[in-house]
Amino acid sequence: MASKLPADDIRSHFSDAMSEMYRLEVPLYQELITLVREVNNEVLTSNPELRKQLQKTGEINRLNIERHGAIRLGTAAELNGIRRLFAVMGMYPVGYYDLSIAGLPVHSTAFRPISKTSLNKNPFRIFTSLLRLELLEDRKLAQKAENILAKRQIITDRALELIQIAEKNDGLSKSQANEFVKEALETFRWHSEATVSSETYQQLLKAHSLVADIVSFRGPHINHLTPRTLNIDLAQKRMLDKNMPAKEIIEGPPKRELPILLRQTAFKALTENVSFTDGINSTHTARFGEIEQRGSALTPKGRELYDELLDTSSGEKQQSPDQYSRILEKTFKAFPNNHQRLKDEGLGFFEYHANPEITSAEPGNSIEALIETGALVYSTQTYEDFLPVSAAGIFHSNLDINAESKYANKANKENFEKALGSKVISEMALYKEVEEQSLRDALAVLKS
Ligand code: OOG
Ligand code: NI
Repeated sequence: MASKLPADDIRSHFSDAMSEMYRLEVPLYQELITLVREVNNEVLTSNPELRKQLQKTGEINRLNIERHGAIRLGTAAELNGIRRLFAVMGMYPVGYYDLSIAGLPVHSTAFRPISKTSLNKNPFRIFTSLLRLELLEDRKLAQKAENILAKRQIITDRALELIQIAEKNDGLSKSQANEFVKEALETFRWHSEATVSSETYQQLLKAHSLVADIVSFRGPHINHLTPRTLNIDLAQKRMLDKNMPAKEIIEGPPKRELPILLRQTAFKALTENVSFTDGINSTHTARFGEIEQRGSALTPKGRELYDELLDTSSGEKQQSPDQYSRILEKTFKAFPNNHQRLKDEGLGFFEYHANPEITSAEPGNSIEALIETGALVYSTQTYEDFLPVSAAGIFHSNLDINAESKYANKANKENFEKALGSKVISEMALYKEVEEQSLRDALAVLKS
């Protein structure tokens, strides 16, 4: 049998193909890519240390590829099918995000690579939300939406066949993989022809603009892609300078010496022409472009402190963007700003390496002693996941949402996993595993 193409390579082809499709569909996204590239080049020119470091890790070659995208699904069966589709590309459901707390009738996961090697090859992830019709007050409309969704098939017949082949043979050949990427792309394509009448669209919109976006089309169009920037504050400023419709504030933690978790901003969704089944032409707003900058992964304890500090500042969001960011910076002074404190206080996840130049390790040396002598070195782990409050901020700036939170505290991970057809992987467990394994490996080297 023909040799298999590694899942990591299929994911790379897929993210390239998605990027190309989206740049053609949303020309402003091409402008965003250009802007991010310029900013990244400037940062590298002014910071040769960083350039060297990125060259050493090989990241420099992947700097400008997309880091994530997002889709919204309508039914349990769709989520189940999408799980199988992403598995072909080595992307697995990590984390559960309850967005009902922010007044959004969805819950989500991120399909992403889980091993360090795979993340290094290509970290592309898809933030995937599932509609929760059970949260809608208007039960008649919920039933109508369910009937509409029951009629669509979001994965092509050929893609389904190829998923089955991949599951049976544990992978795809190169030519099968090429065909798979082409077929998979169809699922995420934009359709300017809605599958509903303009009247139904208006009803759905009234229930929630997210419901209209999910139910009115043939499939879960990709609603944004997100490249990585080396300086999100500068990129945000450039977006405003170029009169891009930028989000007012950067989501997540403030600018800090030691970056933590994830910071994101976006240009707001465009108003696009749509035709409805009754022949009426109107518009729909859903698709945008985003940028991200990632920092250290935090332990549950670190995450708790982050959530607490963010919550303290949340009342200030109505201040001007500059004021809000100053308040945020001040509040986050309470969060340790160096590696050692982060480690000693158990706030961050780390990765250990043996330093082969120092051979003074004695078999009985404690971990602290090995760190002290420089035989054992540690660095932070990058946060590879998402933040529900930030995600809600991104949703809100891109949908015309006027409703206050109506569905407070309605997490239902169990139902989500039932729809998915598997458990979601715990992101915390993944970081912990990397930390523990790297420590075991480093100690084995030092004590051999
Ligand atoms: C997803 C928004 C969440 C992020 O980066 O936090 C997200 C959506 O709008 O569908 O992508
Ligand atoms: Ni995003």
